[in-house]
Amino acid sequence: LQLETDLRRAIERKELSIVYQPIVTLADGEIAGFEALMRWDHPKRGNIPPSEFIPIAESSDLIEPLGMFALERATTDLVEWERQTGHVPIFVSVNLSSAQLLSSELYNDIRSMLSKTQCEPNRIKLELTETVMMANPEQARLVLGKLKELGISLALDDFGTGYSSLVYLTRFPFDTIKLDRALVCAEGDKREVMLRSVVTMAREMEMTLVAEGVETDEVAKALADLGCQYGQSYLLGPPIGAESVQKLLRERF
Ligand code: G
Ligand code: G
Ligand code: MN
Ligand code: NA
Repeated sequence: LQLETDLRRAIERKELSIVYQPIVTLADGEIAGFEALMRWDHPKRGNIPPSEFIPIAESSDLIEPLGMFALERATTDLVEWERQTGHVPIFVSVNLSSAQLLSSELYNDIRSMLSKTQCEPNRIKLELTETVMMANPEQARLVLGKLKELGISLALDDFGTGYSSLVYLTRFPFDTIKLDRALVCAEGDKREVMLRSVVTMAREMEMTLVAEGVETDEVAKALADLGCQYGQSYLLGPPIGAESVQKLLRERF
């Protein structure tokens, strides 16, 4: 409960920040976009990982302000990078919690944020897990449909773990699949045929595929050879601050 109290004050005290992990084209290592990941620098306890504070936010009323903070910060940073680097067409991908998706405010909040920041909707990707859709599939479908119509990109996160992921691809307007690292790094001789099948499925459904946790050069090469377009991992690029992103983009483009 102390942590919840602390988290409540964390936004105004500027203890929360966003770091950005590159999502790269496997074939040539070029940066396609970034996933926004929240960080909490607690004044007494130091860095508290999202796996600890996101659940606290979700079980209180804090997830909506926290979620909007991440979305606004990431969008503002993206617009700034684009301006500074001569409009390199990259995207930012932001994680969405179920309480956010079920909030009646989300759609309008996102719309006004886009107009305030002058950001093109197709530069924003929202990452959702099946748990997020499971909470209220009807409401989820409605809101995701409206966001998609607005031009926002939608990614199914942690694909290949949990259950019924395939059904989510048919029921919700996703354009991107994020392949969970458990699958990407799976041991055994069935891994390749499985990855090949997912690559084929994504291609035939005309969906973007991002492989997570590509931890070795061999895996990166194998995925690229199979036709998986994008990867995201510590090997390909760790999460970095907004200024470092800007520097990186200046060097690259
Ligand atoms: O780097 P990592 O430990 O940052 O992130 C762990 C998990 O925390 C991610 O898989 C993601 O699901 C969650 N997470 C990180 N940032 C956010 C955020 O801004 N909003 C939500 N809802 N989840 C986040
Ligand atoms: O939203 P999601 O759960 O997919 O968030 C990605 C998580 O994976 C973040 O916590 C991020 O820090 C972590 N991550 C990113 N790259 C790697 C990697 O190469 N290996 C592992 N084990 N984790 C990674
Ligand atoms: Mn994610
Ligand atoms: Na994931």
